[in-house]
Amino acid sequence: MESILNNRPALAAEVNKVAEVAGYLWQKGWAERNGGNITVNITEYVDDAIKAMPAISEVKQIGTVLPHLKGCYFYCKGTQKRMRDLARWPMENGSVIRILDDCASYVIIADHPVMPTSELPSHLSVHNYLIAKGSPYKASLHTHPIELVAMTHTKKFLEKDVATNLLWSMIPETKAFCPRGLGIIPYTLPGSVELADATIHELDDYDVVMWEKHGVFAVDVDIMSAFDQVDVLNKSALIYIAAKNMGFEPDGMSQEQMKEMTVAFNLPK
Ligand code: 2HA
Ligand code: ZN
Repeated sequence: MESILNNRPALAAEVNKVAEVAGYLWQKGWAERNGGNITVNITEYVDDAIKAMPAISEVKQIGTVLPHLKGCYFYCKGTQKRMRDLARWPMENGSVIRILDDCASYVIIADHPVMPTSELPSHLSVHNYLIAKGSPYKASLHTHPIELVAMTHTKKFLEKDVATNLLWSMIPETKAFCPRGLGIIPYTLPGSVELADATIHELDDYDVVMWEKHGVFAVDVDIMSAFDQVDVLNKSALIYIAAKNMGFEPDGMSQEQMKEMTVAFNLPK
């Protein structure tokens, strides 16, 4: 079958990473039904032949103007599509879109007219923000990690950096591989402009942001790295819960041990 991925190994590798991560999300129980979203900026892999590809959808409005996305291309999970299906058939459960020159609308160009995620405006707003600040980050991930979400069902973990410090102290890797910690956004209606704006605000300080009682939003250079940041945080949550299940409050690494880590790994905070 004709696919935009044919004879484009670098682009195919990016989409295959999305498929691999989608499989992990399903296996971990973080992606029930159509839960979660993935959007990847693939503009760097776009050649003249892709630029010449005709639209296979009508022109669709984003609902907002995103000036830094002019001429950008994204791979997006399809709306109502399942991560477990995307894992096996990424181009049947997602599509490639082109942002048009008005920076306010897009068309689908490949492989099939699969409508992008309902959260497209918020994902694209995040990508617009990342480009504006010169970030190398190309991938955004929304998922429902069970134990991290469970932690947001109590007030104490919603205070700034309380969850971050607890999670960092459970195992040294977590601070090393999620060095900016976990931002927290109080419960806000899914898909709302308020939630998108709050997410962008928190991404100034964090790569992973928690939406209270819902899920996380993570960004990184590629989708595998965005997944890894969520995975190390959730691993810490599992260690915390395992200790609690053994009947005690875990001590956590000491402040001295945390400081030593920060210096040894040259971490930002
Ligand atoms: O798109 O998880 O919160 C499915 C979701 C939205
Ligand atoms: Zn969700």
